[in-house]
Amino acid sequence: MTRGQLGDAVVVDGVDKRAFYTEQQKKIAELAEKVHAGTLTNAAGEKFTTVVQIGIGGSDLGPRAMYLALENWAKANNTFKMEARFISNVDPDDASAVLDGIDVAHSLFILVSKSGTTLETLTNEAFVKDALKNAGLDASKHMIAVTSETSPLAKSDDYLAAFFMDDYIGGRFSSTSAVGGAVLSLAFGPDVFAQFLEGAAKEDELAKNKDLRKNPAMLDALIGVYERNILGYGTTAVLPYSQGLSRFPAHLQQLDMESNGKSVNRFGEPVDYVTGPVIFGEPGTNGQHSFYQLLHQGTDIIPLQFVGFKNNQMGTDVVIEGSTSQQKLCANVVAQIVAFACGKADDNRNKNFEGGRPSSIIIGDQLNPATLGALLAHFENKVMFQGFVWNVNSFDQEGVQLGKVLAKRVLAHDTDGALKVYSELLNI
Ligand code: G6Q
Repeated sequence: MTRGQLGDAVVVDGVDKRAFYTEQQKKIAELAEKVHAGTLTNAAGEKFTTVVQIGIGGSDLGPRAMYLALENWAKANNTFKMEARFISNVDPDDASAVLDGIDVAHSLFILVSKSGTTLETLTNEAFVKDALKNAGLDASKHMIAVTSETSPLAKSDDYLAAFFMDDYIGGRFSSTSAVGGAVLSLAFGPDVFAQFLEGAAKEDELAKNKDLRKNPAMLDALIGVYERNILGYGTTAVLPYSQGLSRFPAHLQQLDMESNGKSVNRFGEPVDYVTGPVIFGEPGTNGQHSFYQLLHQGTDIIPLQFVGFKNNQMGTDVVIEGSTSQQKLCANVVAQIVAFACGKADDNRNKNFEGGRPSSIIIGDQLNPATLGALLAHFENKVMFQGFVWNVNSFDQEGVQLGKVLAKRVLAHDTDGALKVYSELLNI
C-alpha cells in the first residue's frame, strides 16, 4: 500500500492517502503476526491453519492470481504460513467444494467486498456462516472484513477486525490494498506483502518517466494502441511461461477489458475508433498444446505478450536428454517468438507459416514477490496509459450493471418476454 516513494504524501480531498494505506498495511501486519504466533486463535485456543477469501471480480481475481504466483516460491523460501482458498462464484458448488476441503474450525475467513452489497459475496458469506454454525462455531470469531469505510460491513460486529480501502478504487486495481494485502500477509507473512509493494512501487516510478524508451508501461501501451488502431488487431494473448502465473491472464482479462472495453469517451460522447482488445491467455507451454494452432496459422493475427523467467521458483529441476525442464521451458519461448515472427515457407500450404505475428516479452530473473509486484504494476500502468490515449474512463464499469438489474428481476419473478421464457427453461 506504500506504492510511491516512502514519505511522499499522496493528498486527495485533503486526506493523506499514504498515511491511510500505510496504517491499513500496519494493522494487517499486526493481525497476521498474531495469527501466526497463535495469540489470535479460534475459540478452542488453537491456531488457524487456513485462510479463505470470499469475494468476486476485483475482490477475487487479483488476490487469487497473486497468491498462486507466490505459493510455491513461499514454500521454497520458508516463508509459507497458511494455505489460502478462495470462494467467488455464487454457484453453490464453489463454496461447498472449498468448505469440504478445509477444516472450518481452524479456518479464518476474509470477507472482501468494497461495496459490501455484492449479491454473490453476501450469499457466499451466509453459506460459510451456516457451515460454521453447523460446526458449533461462532462465525464472528472466524471472520475479518475488507471493505470501504462507507460500506454496510464497515462497523459490523460480525467480524474480528475490518480493514479499509477507498470506495472509488476499482476492485481490479486493488490487489495492492487490503484486498490483496490481508490474504497475502496471512498466507506468506507481512514482509512478503511489503516486498510485493516495493516491486510495484519501483515499476510505478518507471511509469512516471517522460522518455518513452525508459517507460516500459507507456511503451507497451503505445505498441498495443498501434496494433489495435493502426493494424486493426482485435485480440491480444497473454502468455506467461511460468506455472505460478496460471491465473494471471484471468486477472489481466478483467483489468484490461473492464477498464478499456468502452464505446464512449470520458465526456459520454460515442468514440469513432476502436478501444480495448479482447484479452485471453494461458501459461506456456500448456497453451502451445491448445490454441497456438490458431495463433500460428489462423486467419486473424493476434499480438502476443510473453512473460518469461530465467529461473524457476522451487529450485528443483531435472536433466532429461541434456537439458533441464527450465531450459526446455525457456527454449520454447525463444522458439515461439521466432516462429510467430518469421514463419516458414512450405510448398504444402497446410504446413506453411506466414509469420508476421507481433510479440513482446517481459523477462525476469525469477517470479518472486518483488518481480510479481512489478509485473502487476506494469500492466496496471499499461491499461491506464491506453485509457488516456483512447480518452475513456478506465475506472468505471457501467457495462456490468444491466445484467445485475435483470437478474434481480428474474429472482423477484418480475419477468415477461424473453426473461420469462429463459427463467422457465431454467426452473427459476
Ligand atoms: C472491479 C469491479 C468488480 C468488483 C466486484 C466486487 O474492478 O468493480 O469486479 O470488484 O463486483 O465488488 P465488491 O468488492 O464491491 O463486492
